[in-house]
Amino acid sequence: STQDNLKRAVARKAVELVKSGMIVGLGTGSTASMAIEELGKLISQNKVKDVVGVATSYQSRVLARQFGVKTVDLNDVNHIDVAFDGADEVDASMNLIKGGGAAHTMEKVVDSIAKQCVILIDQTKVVPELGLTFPVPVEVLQFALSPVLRALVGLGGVPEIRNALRKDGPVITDLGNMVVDVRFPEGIKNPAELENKINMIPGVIENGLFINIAHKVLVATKDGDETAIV
Ligand code: DER
Repeated sequence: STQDNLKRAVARKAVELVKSGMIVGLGTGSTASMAIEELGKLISQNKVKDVVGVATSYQSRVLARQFGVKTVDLNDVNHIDVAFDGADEVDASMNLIKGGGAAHTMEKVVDSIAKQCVILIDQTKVVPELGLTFPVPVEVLQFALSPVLRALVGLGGVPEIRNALRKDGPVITDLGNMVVDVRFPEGIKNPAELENKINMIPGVIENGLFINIAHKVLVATKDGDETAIV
């Protein structure tokens, strides 16, 4: 589809940033998956050497193996040179909502330490304010689900347990937790403050507000070229 072609265009552009010897954060989702595939092509064409990836989910680890990108454990490296990842919303300050794929906990660890965190999106993800089109995903310890739901309501949220599509009952993340999607009907005026307030709730593992993490955003526009919000 056209959208796939747009995603692939930004993925191809993004992996041009990878130099031999780099340690690459491998994000999760359909767009990040294309970056893994394009990186695999560069490796198979010997355009880059000695590149290793750090996966952010089962999905990205399996795809890396499939496309010939060697992966190492995050604890085997002391830095990430560049991380490629998708997003569900991006605002003008390059703050993000992520977690549509329920992988935001490991993604945020890798993206936050990357020297260059490069976000790949299509135009539909660009928003004037975070939270207008997408709820904030929150990974929650099952043990603490009820008190966390009450605390999220207390922050002005409207929380909904994420149910799976091809499994009865809730989504269970790669880390064995549940995901709650929280709408904020009043809007999110201060995303940095909200990110911290949500993460301070006992039983919350991580939320999908990514503040001051992205360094570059590559946006695939419908007429095929990419604009980078640097
Ligand atoms: O789950 C995630 O954070 C993904 O990056 C998601 O937000 C974007 O996935 P997409 O590239 O398939 O739209």
